[in-house]
Amino acid sequence: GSRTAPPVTVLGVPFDLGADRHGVDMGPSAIRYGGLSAALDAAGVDYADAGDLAVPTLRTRADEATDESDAKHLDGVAEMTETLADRVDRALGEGTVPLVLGGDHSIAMGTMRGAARAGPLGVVWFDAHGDYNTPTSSPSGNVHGMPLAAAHGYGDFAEMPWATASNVVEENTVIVGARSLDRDEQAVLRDSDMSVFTMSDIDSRGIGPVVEEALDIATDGVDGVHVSLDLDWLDPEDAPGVGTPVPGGVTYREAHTAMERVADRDAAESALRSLDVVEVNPVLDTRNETGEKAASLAATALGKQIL
Ligand code: HAR
Ligand code: MN
Ligand code: MN
Ligand code: MN
Repeated sequence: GSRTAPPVTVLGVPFDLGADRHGVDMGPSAIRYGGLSAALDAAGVDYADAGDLAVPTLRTRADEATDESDAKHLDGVAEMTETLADRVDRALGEGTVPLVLGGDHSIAMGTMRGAARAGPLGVVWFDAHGDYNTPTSSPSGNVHGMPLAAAHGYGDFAEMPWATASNVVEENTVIVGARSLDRDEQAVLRDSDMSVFTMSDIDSRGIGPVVEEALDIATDGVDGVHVSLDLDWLDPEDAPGVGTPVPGGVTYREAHTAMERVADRDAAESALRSLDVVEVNPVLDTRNETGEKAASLAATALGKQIL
């Protein structure tokens, strides 16, 4: 079959204040240099690159590099979240699907906040991590380990209206491929109504069935889904250019299958409201292979069915 997919707006967010490794701010460049436009062209995606958003970074805040608070650089995260949410909202208003290039995973707070303004939103979160810490539960204080808990308004985030996105529906939120959950983060997760599929689910059931069920849950009763792809979801052998690698991840091929299922579901149900691709750090990469894979995976998720 074929479809007329809405065009895509590419938004770069060179943001690193949610992580403590320099270099993830160069993720948007690495993904573009890794062949994003060629991959989108090859996948038949109609797109326009809107360039990078102006956001604060570690480089411009060297004086605060030793922030030791429960949630580091929260004012910078708030500024980025507001800027990105407005930009995502505008891209959706123009009838396009935003493809947001990170940056560390805290940028998803902005993407989800913007996307949820258009109505109740499901989320599929492909990640080695749960990103379900609150400032109190976090072992690191790095906000990239918190964006889902922020959107759902857990813990300290209940007091931060700028961080939450009440239209992000817990029951429609699914983490796929988690293999590194902090102890106190697990307690927050148990309070939540969202679903978690671990690597062990993928090992026993196969990537296709797990992603299909995740999409069933995420799309049930809502008319849009945000897909968030953290490159550390992949095994570090396949994607070394990430700040917090965790062994035992999915293969590049499994990641492609997952993105194909996203594209197929979108073709059938127009399900995809927004996509972000995050945590690519070219300073830690091997000849930009993680940037190249990120570009290819994004194009696959957004691509038209060719046959
Ligand atoms: N859970 C750990 C923490 O909160 C590590 C988080 C790593 N974050 C990301 N996002 N790369 O998935 O510090
Ligand atoms: Mn993440
Ligand atoms: Mn991660
Ligand atoms: Mn749509």
